[in-house]
Amino acid sequence: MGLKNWLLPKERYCRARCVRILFATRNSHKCQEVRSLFKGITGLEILNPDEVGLSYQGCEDNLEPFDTFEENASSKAKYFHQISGLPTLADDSGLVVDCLNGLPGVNSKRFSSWSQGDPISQDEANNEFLVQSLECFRNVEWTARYVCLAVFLDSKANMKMTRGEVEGEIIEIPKGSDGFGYDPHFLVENTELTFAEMSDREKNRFSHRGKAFRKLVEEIKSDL
Ligand code: ITT
Repeated sequence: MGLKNWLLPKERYCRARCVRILFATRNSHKCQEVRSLFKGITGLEILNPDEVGLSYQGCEDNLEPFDTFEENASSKAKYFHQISGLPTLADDSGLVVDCLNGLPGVNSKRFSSWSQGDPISQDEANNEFLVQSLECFRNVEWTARYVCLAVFLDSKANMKMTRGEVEGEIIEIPKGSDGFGYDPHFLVENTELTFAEMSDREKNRFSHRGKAFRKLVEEIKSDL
C-alpha cells in the first residue's frame, strides 16, 4: 500500500490542497516568528530551505551586498525562488540607531565583524559592540527602530514587497532571554518591555516583522 493510503482522510486532503511556500531564511528565529503569523491561514505550508532539500551554500553569504533593505530582500528572494521553483518569501531586516547615523542598518548581522558562524556568539558580540559604540553618546537618547522588508515572489516570479517598522530605544543593560539578535537591548516604544521579554506572539503584535508580514498576507492572500 502506498504512503498516501496510510494517511487519515483529513491529512490526505490537507496534503493535496496545501500550497508549499519557501521562506528564504537560514535564521530559525525569523522562521518561527513568520510561521506563527501564517498559522491562521489554512492550506499553506511555510518551509525553510533545509526542509525543501536546499542545504547551505557559501554563495548565500554574497546575496546581500546592497545599501538598502529593499534590494537585499529581493536579492535573497530571487535566488531562492530560482533554485527551488517554489513561491518564495524573504525578509531583510535590521536595527537603525539615530545617533549612530542609522547604523548598523543593513549591516546589522555583521556589525561587530564577528565571523565564527555561531549565531549566539555573533548576537552577543553585536550587542557588546552596539553598547560600546553608544558610550560616547550619553548626552542623547538612544532612540532606534527595527525595519523589516518582506517580499513574496509567486510561482511566476511576480513580486510583492511590504515594509514594517517599530520604534524603540536601546538600553545599556540587557533584559529578557527570548527573541534573538538585538532584542534584549531594544525597549519597545509605549511598553516597559524589550522584545526578549515577549513571546513570539506578543513580539509579532508590535514588531517590524509582524507589521510587514501582516501587510504582505493582506496583499497576497487572494492569490494563494
Ligand atoms: P537571513 O538572511 O538568512 O534571513 P539573517 O539573520 O542574516 O537571516 P538579515 O540579513 O535580515 O537576517 O539580518 C538581520 C539582522 O538584524 C539579524 O541577524 C539581527 O542581528 C538583526 N535583526 C533583524 N530583525 C531582528 C529582530 O526581530 N530581533 C533582533 N534582531 C533582529
